[in-house]
Amino acid sequence: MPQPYAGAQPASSPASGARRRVLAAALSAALLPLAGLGGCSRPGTAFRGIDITGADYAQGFSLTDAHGQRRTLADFRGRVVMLYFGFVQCPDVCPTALTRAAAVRQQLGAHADDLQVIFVTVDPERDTPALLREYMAAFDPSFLALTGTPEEIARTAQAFRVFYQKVPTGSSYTMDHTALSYLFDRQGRIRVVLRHEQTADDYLADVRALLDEAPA
Ligand SMILES: [Cu+2]
Repeated sequence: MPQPYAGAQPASSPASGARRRVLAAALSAALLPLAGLGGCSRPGTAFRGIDITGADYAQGFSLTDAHGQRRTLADFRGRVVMLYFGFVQCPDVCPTALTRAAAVRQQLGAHADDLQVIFVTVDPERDTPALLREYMAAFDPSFLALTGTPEEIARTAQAFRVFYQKVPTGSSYTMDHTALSYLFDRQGRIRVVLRHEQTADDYLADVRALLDEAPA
């Protein structure tokens, strides 16, 4: 059964409870139609995340990696892709998500290279390529960071139904953002959304399920 979208609240540091509730409500409304898609997947693959096989969003991206190379989802054909949106200065949620992703990859052992973790910055103004390279290396050198112009990032986030916005903090700002992880199968099809509250075991189980699927 698809799970309710209670976990889709944005992640940030200081935000008022009222505003958080508004955001959470808006996100739930936007994501609710997903629930109806749960039955469409091929039989046999049961996911711990939300099965969005056949969804008409989250189809891919065309962005620039932290080495200056243009990247699209097709570059990773043959591997499972875990895609996550965040920002380097995130105090808690992004580091937790990336630490979990690194643990999942480690658990795959000899199959670690069959999983590509991709981090899309929602703060392209501050997250320079150099900073993104350094940040990825701190978790797992194989992780790939993607950036783009503010317009490209906005378009990509919209295509994934990912929400983000700047939240002023005195002289600076932090970001609210959706903290979901998207899994693509080896054929580049969007398959699963995992909530931030789910465990590393849940993430690992769904990655393994996709890796174990017979080639289409
Ligand atoms: Cu974050």
